[in-house]
Amino acid sequence: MGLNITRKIIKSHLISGEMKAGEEIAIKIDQTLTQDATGTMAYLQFEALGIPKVKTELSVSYADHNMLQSSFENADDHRFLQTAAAKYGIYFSKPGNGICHQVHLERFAVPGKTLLGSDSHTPTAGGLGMLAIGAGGLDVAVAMGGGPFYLKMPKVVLVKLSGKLNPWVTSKDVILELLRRLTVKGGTGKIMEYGGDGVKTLSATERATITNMGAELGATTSIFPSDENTKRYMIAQKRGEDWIPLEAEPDAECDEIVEINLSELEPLIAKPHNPDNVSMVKDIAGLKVQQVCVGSCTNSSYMELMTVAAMLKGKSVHPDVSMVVSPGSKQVLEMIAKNDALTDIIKAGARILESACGPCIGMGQAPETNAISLRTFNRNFEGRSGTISANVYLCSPETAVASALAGVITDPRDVGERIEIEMYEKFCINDNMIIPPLGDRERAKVEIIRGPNIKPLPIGKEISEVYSGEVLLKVSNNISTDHIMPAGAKILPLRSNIPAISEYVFSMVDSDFSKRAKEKGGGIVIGGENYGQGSSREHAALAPMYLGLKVVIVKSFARIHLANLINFGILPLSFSNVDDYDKIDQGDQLEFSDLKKHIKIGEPVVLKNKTKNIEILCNYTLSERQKNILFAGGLLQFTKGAKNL
Ligand code: MIC
Ligand code: SF4
Repeated sequence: MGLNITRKIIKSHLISGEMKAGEEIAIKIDQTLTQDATGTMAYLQFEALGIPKVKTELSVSYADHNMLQSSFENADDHRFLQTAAAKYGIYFSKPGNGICHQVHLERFAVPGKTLLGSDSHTPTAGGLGMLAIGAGGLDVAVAMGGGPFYLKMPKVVLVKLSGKLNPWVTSKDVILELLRRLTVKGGTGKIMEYGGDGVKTLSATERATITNMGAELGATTSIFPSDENTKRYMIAQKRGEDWIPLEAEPDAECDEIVEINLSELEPLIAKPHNPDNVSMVKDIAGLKVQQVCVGSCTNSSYMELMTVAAMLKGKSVHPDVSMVVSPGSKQVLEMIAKNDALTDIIKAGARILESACGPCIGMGQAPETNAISLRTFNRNFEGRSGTISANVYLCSPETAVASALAGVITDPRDVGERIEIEMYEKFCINDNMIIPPLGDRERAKVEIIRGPNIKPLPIGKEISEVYSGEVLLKVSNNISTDHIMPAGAKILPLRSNIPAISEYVFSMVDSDFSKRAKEKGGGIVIGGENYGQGSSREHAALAPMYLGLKVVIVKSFARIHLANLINFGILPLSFSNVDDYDKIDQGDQLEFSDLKKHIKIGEPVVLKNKTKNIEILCNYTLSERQKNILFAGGLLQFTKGAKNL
């Protein structure tokens, strides 16, 4: 049997394990990326490992999330990141240079290589044929130190594309169609590998929109072949020498196949409050819209903003709509400024934001009360926009602009003839906001600058043989890390200060959580399916750990959050029988005995619900290595203690 693209890359990077779905494997990481909201912790962790210089081929530290500087915190963190990058041999992409995934695609992604990023949308680089995986900051720190990345060998799903997109239908609609069919947990334990005749009809950035939002399927990553379109993009970025062809061998097999005929797709939209709540735009057309946001790592490339400008040219945004545009990178902004497309956008009455994540992570532009906000982004979890009562819909830039002009949700096909945009031949290359690594002698002289917002790293404790605690909170299915550890303008600046940020754990779900957790000296959380979906933020494990959370028992976990819980010494258990979820309530007293003994030999753990006087069986899927991480109190202690690098 021949190899598909995924297996080819994994095979050439395999350090240990067998490429059998579900088995733990370790792969070599060629490149890493961090962003500022996860980066400060990642570099504090890297520092704690005591390694003088990164051992990867290339590591980049981006500043793109924490851009509102309403006080000293974000600016201090950026200076810390810049000096840490200088100290450890890392590229630093300055604030304003753009969103990590867009810039990485433009300037650094290489087909056939591996990338580990402390951001869940790292798979964006899969659009260029790179095996790009999102992880917690600590996993990225270990990879920067030369350690392999451990993961369960995923199943490979071939997404076979045929046909060609009709006018006004976009690659965003392709990934929304997949979300409609497979749901937000449909990609768990899987890599989505794209193939078929339809692939060649999609440009590199169209592919990147699809791989970016593959994160919303819960997939480990998504990947496209590297072909002539990939080459064209890389040549236009003056990186043609990094291009290699990459495709599945003709007799390659995959674990599952999903077929999509591009010609049959129509404009789609994800309704509140989950990216898989998808319907046709035409079915909800006419709904009044208060805000339209174009941007984010999903839809803010040059071609997309050129389309936005062409649609807005000579027209005006509806009087009742506030439209904002955030270009994905300085390169995009510079190019649309140079060719005057930006003028068309400004003239039409759109508000221009800097090249950053911005409204996508609630850093400004919170919509008005009860607003309908149409966004070209990838997540619409409740409250993420900064306004709890807002209703966020996810759609293509085309649908967004058509709706901004009409003031109501509008199918872009109703706008008229599709405007053809000329394909790029040459991007504007100006890396003056990317600071390259220093030579060894200069590095030695660098002093890392730490503002008062940067507090020491809290360290986890080993799990004990007997544990008893109270159920602090019981939540339902699809709880995202935005519910567990919210972001936004008020909370994001506290990412380097765990004692301060821990005050906000679960604050959107239960404003007393943090207080209760402290009073009770920690405890247990009960969850439903796909617990911890969404971001890679390790703060959703680290801050609860700080509050004393010891055990999380759920129906099922999302991949990155599960790894983060283990990395910070929180025991992740699942119900052996999912119906037992109903046998535990908030406030119940639970007790585990012989915990370590059971886990060591791989037996289910018996949990005694002392309040209800019943026993419940719990399972776990922990590799030997993960068990040892938990026994050590977390990955940092495990890595340092056993010299496991
Ligand atoms: C997100 O989109 O939720 C974020 C903010 O980019 C996160 C990372 C973070 O929380 O810092 C992600 O996707 O991993
Ligand atoms: Fe930034 Fe939003 Fe992309 Fe996360 S999803 S990296 S917040 S643009």
